[in-house]
Amino acid sequence: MNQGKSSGAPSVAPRVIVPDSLGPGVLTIQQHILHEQQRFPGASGEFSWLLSGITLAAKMIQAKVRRAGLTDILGAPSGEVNVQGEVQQKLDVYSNEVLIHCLKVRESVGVLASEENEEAVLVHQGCENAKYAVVFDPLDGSSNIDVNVSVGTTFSVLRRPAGASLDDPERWVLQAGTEQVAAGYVVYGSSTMLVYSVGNGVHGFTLDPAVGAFILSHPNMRMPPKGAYYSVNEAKASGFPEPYQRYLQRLRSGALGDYSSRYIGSMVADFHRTLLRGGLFLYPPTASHLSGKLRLLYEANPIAFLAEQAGGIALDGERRVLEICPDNVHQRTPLVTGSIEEMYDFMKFMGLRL
Ligand code: P6P
Repeated sequence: MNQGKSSGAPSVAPRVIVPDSLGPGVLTIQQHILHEQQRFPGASGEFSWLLSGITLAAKMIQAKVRRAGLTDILGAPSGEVNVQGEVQQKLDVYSNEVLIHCLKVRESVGVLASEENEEAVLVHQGCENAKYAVVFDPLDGSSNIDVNVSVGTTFSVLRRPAGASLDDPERWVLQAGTEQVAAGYVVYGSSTMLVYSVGNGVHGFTLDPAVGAFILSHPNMRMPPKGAYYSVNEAKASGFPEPYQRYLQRLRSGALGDYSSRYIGSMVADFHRTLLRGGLFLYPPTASHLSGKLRLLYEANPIAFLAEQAGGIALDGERRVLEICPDNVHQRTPLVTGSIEEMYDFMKFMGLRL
């Protein structure tokens, strides 16, 4: 439209199109969550308010992770050991405190459970309208912090079970992964990305440090039907059950095509590659962890939820991870997840029903 004044022609005010986002095609995670929230009938914005607690915590954690080498926050405080028997890194402690702080001020949250806490934590004592429990690993792969390797935060959101009282916090979190209403992770890598799902596909947001906003960068993420990588700790292979050892031999043999082995030892980063590039991520039972090393509630379940939402498969080696009924907060499980072609081949090789 010509906005200029011609001789005598009245000037015409420019027709301003107000984008409903930061600009053409730019969508922040808050706007995306509000849109997704519409899928929850009767939700009064408390769900999106809950998720905004996670995005705020993620920004605070990433600010510390990005500066870990510059401030005296590297390494472990006085050799503290967490409930897992793992030496707590200072960033573990900080990340856990940030997530608890950001979430406990959300009235809709009744219970929090963390890898770093022995038991599920009841928050909002007596707040009857608390509807959700949030389970998280504040800094997964934290042993990699000191060597500047990607680490991550994982989270899982569960509805309060019918009849669950505020004085039984564990009941709020001891639910099968199929009950998750939302799950995701933050990967602190070359960029900081938050990947989440509320059961309507998987969506990735990259943090723009210039504006401090997570911007939609990977809408509707789909795991490729087949990949070129498999990800497992090869050093532990001799301790895997024999069928797993034979399956890895099958992958190395070229029977499914050429593969490269990629393993960072940080589940979130290893899965993020699998989600984007396809292939397999495996943590089988080992000689030192007969039930697997990864924790069901706050590592395997969020990952399995995303894998399935993105068109992949996630098993504990025998059954859907999401169908496991947990009996304790820190329960461990084996995990085999990835693209449908490799996973179907794995299931057939292991004699599982396709
Ligand atoms: P390993 C990190 O401690 C973690 O829980 C996951 O992030 C990672 O996949 C796994 O353990 C690595 O364990 O035995 O291969 O060093």
